[in-house]
Amino acid sequence: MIRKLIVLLLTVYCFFALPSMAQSSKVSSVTVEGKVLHRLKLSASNLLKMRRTDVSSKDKQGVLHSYSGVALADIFDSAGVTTGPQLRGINLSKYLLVKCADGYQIVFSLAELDSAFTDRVVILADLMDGKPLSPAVGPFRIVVPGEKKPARSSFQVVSLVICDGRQYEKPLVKKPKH
Ligand SMILES: Nc1nc2c(c(=O)[nH]1)N[C@H]1C(S)=C(S)[C@@H](COP(=O)(O)O)O[C@H]1N2
Ligand SMILES: [Mo]
Repeated sequence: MIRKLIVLLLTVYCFFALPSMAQSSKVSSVTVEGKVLHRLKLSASNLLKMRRTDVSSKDKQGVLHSYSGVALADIFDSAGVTTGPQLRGINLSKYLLVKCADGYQIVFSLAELDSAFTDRVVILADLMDGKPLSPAVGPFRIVVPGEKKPARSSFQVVSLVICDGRQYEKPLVKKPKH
């Protein structure tokens, strides 16, 4: 009787607990791809070796937290993304698509993330208040300081894709003839 109970409990555990544990540890790196010169696969240890940046941001309840990680601008420099003086003309139609493990996706235009345009620094965080992010949020989270809602501060980031928003190569309106 007791043996049967133990077998039953183990079966229930395997069905419910193990798949959810696997889900929480699924993400182990962030890929940087698309319009980049060098495709990157950043692991937790890669991020720890890069230049670290700290920012503060309020959560949905208005509580301020400190986050530590790597500035997207520094990740872009390593991957060879058009930044700084190169971010002009047609490159201003490029954008970053952030993809998360749960299918959540958000975008930033590259100009929103560039120090030639803004002093705001958006990071890929791996620590909150000095501790690793919880499995439901981490291991990697985008943190966008200074927005009214933290809706773009995406959890469980899986990939950063640089996209070309360009749809028209020629002017849409013809110049008048003189
Ligand atoms: N991957 C992922 N990230 C996400 C979301 C989500 O559904 N999936 N929700 C967003 C929204 S709408 C909010 S308000 C914030 C909540 O973050 P907080 O827990 O720090 O307040 O997470 C954002 N990040
Ligand atoms: Mo939200």
